[in-house]
Amino acid sequence: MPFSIPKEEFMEPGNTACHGCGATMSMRFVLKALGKDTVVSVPASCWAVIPGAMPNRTLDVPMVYTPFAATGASISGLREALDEQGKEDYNVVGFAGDGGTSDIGLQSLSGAMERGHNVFYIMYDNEGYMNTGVQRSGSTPYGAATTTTPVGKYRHFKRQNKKMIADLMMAQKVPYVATATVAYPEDLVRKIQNARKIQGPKFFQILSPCPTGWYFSPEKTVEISRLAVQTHMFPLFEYINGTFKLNKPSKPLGVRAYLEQQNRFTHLTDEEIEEIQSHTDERWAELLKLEKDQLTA
Ligand SMILES: Cc1ncc(C[n+]2csc(CCOP(=O)(O)OP(=O)(O)O)c2C)c(N)n1
Repeated sequence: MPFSIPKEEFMEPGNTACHGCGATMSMRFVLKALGKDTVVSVPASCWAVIPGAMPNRTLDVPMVYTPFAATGASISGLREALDEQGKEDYNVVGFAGDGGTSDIGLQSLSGAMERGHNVFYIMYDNEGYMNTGVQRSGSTPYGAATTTTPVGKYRHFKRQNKKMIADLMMAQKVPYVATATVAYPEDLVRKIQNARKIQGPKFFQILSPCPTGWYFSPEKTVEISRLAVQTHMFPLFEYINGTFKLNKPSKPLGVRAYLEQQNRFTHLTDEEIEEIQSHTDERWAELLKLEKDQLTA
């Protein structure tokens, strides 16, 4: 039987997100996979404003607002409280941006993972602090123009590579770690449902293209998300209790196909694109090796 995505929706159609927002698609698929017995904790981020002001809402599950740096601590507390009430089957989900995860919330995330709570931590990765006006984050890739790494007369594009947050989680031996993206909803939903079977903390990094901050036309969100995977710029993988599995695109493409679709990269020279290509190839080779050798204890 082919895998099918649950039909039931837990996100209402109305919200205040930008057109083509990848982060709204991520939330929609995560909730489809988990169902109604789910509590979501959201820190300061785009998702904190997407539901709109009271009495509006867009989720059909409870949502808690959390200070920017505290998503990990909040899901630990929610888990303890629900368990105390005998609600061990409820899913507790932290749903935070990349700034709130791989920068300011890192210690709180790491603590929650270390305490071994039975929770999901989902980082929707739009590769920048988008809610406050497209500032660079640790997860912004090399080469991108943002409002704090602007490109005009001077070319101050981001000079550092994207932080490897999923690798940090694997290094910490989090029982379940995966990457996913909205162009492959079956993969995303299947991974969430797989993860649900694992007791303990689960970490997801979901690439969520942002038309407003990556400067592309809103109807291209799924296409850009697919290109990120086909060009190996955002590899999809799953790590379950020490076993690492990489999704391998059948027709890999060069990075240019991905970069040229987004105005945050259009200033790059051929040499700089070549640098990104070599970095991407090295990273891909490293992941293939990881799959072959598997992680050692
Ligand atoms: C302690 C603290 N510092 C700064 C802010 C301002 N702030 C609110 S949302 C945000 C950006 C969040 O970026 P990210 O976590 O990547 O989520 P996104 O906005 O991209 O969805 C910032 C800097 C805040 N709310 N709290």
